[in-house]
Amino acid sequence: MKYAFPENFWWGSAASALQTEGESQGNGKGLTTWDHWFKEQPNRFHNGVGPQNTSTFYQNWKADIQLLKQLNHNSFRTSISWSRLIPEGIGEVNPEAVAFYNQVIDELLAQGVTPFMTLFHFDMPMAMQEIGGWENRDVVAAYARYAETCFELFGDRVMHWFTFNEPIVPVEGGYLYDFHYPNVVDFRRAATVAYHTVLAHSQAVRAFRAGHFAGEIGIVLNLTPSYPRSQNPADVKAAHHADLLFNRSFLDPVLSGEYPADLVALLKAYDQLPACRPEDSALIADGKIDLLGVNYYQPRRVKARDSAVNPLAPFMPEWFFDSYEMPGRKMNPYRGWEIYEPGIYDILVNLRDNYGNPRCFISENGMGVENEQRFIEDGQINDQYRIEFISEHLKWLHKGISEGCNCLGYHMWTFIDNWSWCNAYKNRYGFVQLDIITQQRTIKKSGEWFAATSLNNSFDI
Ligand code: BGP
Repeated sequence: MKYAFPENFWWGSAASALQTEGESQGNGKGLTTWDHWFKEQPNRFHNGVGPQNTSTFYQNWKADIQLLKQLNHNSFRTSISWSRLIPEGIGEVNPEAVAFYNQVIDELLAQGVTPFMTLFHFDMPMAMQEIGGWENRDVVAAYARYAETCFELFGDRVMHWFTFNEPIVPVEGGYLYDFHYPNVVDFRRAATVAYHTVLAHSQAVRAFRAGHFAGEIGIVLNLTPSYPRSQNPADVKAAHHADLLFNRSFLDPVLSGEYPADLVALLKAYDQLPACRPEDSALIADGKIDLLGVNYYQPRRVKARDSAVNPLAPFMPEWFFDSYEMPGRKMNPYRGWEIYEPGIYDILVNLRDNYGNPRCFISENGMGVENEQRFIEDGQINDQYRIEFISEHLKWLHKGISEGCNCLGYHMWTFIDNWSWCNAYKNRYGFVQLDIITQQRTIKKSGEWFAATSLNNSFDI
């Protein structure tokens, strides 16, 4: 059967500054929380490999963009590093960074690859973290100024901006579950960080609109559809709570301009509401986006809690649900994430039916696999599992589009095997294999498959 996609469909992949640039400590760049944390606790990183040793895009940008071209990408998302552009987070702009991002953007355009730019992909400048990070409203203002600087410097050529990548992840990682710096476990502080991130997003959108920059502005959210174990009301309620806390806490403000009333009521009931100012509602209303990026990796399966909450235990999202390991579910054993392709369709239908069918695209989807060298045949990784992963997701995406969902493209995570936060190079996601010693790049079978799909704007199966 042939699956054809609408005209001008965006085919490409995504990456981020910190995960690809390398050179995290030179060329005028300021440090991020990742550089700092790595220095403090290198053992938290797989094989002790830190952000200084990512895939050398800072030097090899030109050759890497050639590879994008070979993969027939018509678009590519990466991020600007705040601490490379403004080393102290606020104040002076680093001219070497301006020159670097100018070259990258110009070369992408010259090769016919539309640049999509994210302003914040988990890489908080250390100077900003030292004054409290997202807990401090001064950092919200500093971020808005940084965003405006990017629009002024690059807004004549970048037409698709994203304020944040997966803003819930630094909240979960840094303030709830200890997988990002500053390794705090405290719901109230997490709620403040999430709230200030929404304010920062809205400030940036305001600045974008006030400056009448060309193009559009959006955000990239990782949406994890929440499925209850059963239709039993207690299980359904558990799924509703998980959805509220992990999806709708960002989705509703950016699409509807306000928080869901039941989320506010819930936080109020448990005395976890962050401090708000009277002017915040108008600001949040101004944060409505033009374009939503959806990162989809895995669903969340939940059930009602097996045991009553201990009211003396610290308040956590898990007060409302237990996770549920559905028997027979398909897993990616390396990353420990469930693979559930219809989830991509469910997300699109939810956006269509409950949020007015916003302009959106799949901004990340991917499969991290360990030791892919074992699949080398004639010098090339034959990653049939990845081709199957992508095509199965694309089939569901195609169904969504044929039923009227406003999905404009599909970007894979990721272009080249890159450095993954604490997992470093453990799981490989790329269309292009990276030898981390020689830095040699070799296109995998999935890269060839994707290049053909993009060229034909369709695939057969
Ligand atoms: C997303 C991030 C990416 C990327 C990807 C894969 O959440 O936006 O930066 O890393 O997940 O996950 P991981 O690297 O943790 O395996």
